[in-house]
Amino acid sequence: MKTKQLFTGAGLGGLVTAPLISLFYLTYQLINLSFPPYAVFNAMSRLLPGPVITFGIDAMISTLRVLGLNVAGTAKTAERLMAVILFWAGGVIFGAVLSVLFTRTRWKVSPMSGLLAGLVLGVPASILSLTADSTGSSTVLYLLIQAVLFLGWGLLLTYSIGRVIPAADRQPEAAETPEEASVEKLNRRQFLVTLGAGTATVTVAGAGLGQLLTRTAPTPAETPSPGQAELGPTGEPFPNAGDPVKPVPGTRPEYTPVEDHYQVFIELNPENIQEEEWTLPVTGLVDNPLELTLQDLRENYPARSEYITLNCISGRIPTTLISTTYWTGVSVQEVLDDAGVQDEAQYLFIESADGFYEIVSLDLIYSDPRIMFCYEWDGEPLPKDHGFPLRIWIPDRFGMKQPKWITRLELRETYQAGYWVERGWDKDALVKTRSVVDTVAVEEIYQENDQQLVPFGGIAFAGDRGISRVEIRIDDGKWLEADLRSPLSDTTWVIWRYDWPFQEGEHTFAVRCFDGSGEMQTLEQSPARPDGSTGLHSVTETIS
Ligand SMILES: Nc1nc2c(c(=O)[nH]1)N[C@H]1C(S)=C(S)[C@@H](COP(=O)(O)O)O[C@H]1N2
Ligand SMILES: [Mo]
Repeated sequence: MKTKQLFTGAGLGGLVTAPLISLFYLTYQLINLSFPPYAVFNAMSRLLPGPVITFGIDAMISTLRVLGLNVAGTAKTAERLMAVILFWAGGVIFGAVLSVLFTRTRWKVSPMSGLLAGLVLGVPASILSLTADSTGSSTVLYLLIQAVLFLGWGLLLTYSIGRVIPAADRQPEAAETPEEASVEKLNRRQFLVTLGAGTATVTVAGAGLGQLLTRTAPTPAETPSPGQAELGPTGEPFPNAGDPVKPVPGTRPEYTPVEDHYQVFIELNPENIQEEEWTLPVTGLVDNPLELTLQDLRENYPARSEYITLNCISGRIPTTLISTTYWTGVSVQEVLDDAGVQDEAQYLFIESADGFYEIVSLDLIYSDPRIMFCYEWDGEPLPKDHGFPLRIWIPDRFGMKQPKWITRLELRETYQAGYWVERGWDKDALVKTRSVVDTVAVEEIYQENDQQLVPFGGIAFAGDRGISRVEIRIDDGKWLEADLRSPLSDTTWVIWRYDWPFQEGEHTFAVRCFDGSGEMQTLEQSPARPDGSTGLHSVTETIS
């Protein structure tokens, strides 16, 4: 009967852990305490070796794609779900282990063993949560809530095992008469029903209430939705407003609404930095160490603004991990000049609040005054998700080279690989030249002269190098030149379109592009790791 007890214990572990997670979630939403499932998951991803993590992320992105889900929107959600499921699975295993202890060893079901169980799960989880993120609330309150919930969980779990696994199985010496056994069986049923109903109620109520709080309590850094923008972030029309080449309906927005901008971060939640508590130390090989506030950066340096397309190296064609908005900040050169960089210094080491870090060579920084410490997006302070209060922009590099939530700068003589470089990604991470068909607008077929035309279009991007030409091909036809819309700036993607005099039937629409120097994109398929995916993109559509 050992396996039966094992399964009973596992089942009880699952039942009792669900409301625990739900109550943690509620306190997390209610008083901004860190959420143990996330903290444990974050710690695991920090402790596990890089290749395992990258494998996990790859597997997750593949699963999302197989399920037909938008990776930019769902990757974080899936990761969070995974964190919760893993934590819950931990509870299930705990229940199973306890049931074995109670049936096979001298361990007795008692409040003491319940408290002990709570401590064994609770202490490591609490330590991880405490070290994970700095929450707004006090540590004492935090520990109190953790203690109550974890100890309560341990007590309920052991008590449930005591009630459900027959005493005879636990203590062979306590033999029962047949009548006693059948009465106990009835009691067990009743207890299970009560436990099930109770845990289900608490789980649903806690999660529901927590969910409600998310909707009613937006964080201050979240800006209201601008909708489909007519005017640019400066209040003026966009610089290319008059361009006769209009995006084909169904093409991704040329200017990404900030709330739709893709997000990538190594932790499950963005950092929550308060402006009052933040300063930026500039140290290392400098004559004049600095400690800058956000106000210093805003007031003591000339602001520069640029339309910028940011692109993540892990996106596979046709990627959604690419977006365009308006960045404002100060030239990195000017800040470094104030610090008086010494001759031996070769690199700028950048550290972030979430444990992320990168290094940029000073040769690169001094070759390009556009390299920017950015504090505004879309004319507003950086959103929390996107690196408040400060992030860097380096033209022509994938996002992985560009830390958000910057907390410290240090000038150094020696190189150190950045966070993702250390985990097997490319050291330079130059953006790849790529083009995508976003839409074949079968709903937009129109008549011109005697000809029906179907418009189709999408984006092309080659970072700072710009796009000189986009070509399309229908089925096995010749490559033909597409129309290019003038971009928002020299460093954003380019919207292209082609209006094809179509023949009915199923057709394949392919696209390729050439960068500013005339070099064609790579047509061979390659995976995202180590230096960004390439390949010819096409879509197949039936037109009638
Ligand atoms: N501190 C920090 N900076 C970071 C990251 C991170 O996880 N932590 N991710 C990087 C990666 S991989 C990308 S693609 C971009 C994404 O920026 P976004 O989330 O604002 O779009 O941020 C980069 N900077
Ligand atoms: Mo990225």
